[in-house]
Amino acid sequence: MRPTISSKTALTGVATLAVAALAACGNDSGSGGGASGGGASGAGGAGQTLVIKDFKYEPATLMVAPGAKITVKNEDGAAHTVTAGDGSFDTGNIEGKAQKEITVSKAGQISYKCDIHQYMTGVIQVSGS
Ligand SMILES: [Cu+2]
Repeated sequence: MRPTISSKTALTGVATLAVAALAACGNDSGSGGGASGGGASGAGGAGQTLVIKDFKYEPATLMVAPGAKITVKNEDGAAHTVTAGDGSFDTGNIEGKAQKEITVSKAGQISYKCDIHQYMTGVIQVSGS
């Protein structure tokens, strides 16, 4: 009848489930794609998209969770970059009509700019739960 013991047992159960889920994701051989996809979107939230259009970033301030993957779509004809002021990410050149992905890990506000057109600036706000 000790609450401490039962809560430890519950934690162990959760850890075991998490390991099993990771193992299932690792075996991504085509089957069970639907199940693992649902789990991934639940953990990471909906996919975030940063659009570059008319030499502007949209939205100018993007709110994401730590670890979020951000798809950067360049809808201009010219190449652009998304380069963090603190060096935490840099897409390099994204050619016109192309896209790249960046991942932000730490919480905080990261300002970025286009390395080619330095007047193009934006902010990614990374906030924890
Ligand atoms: Cu640019």
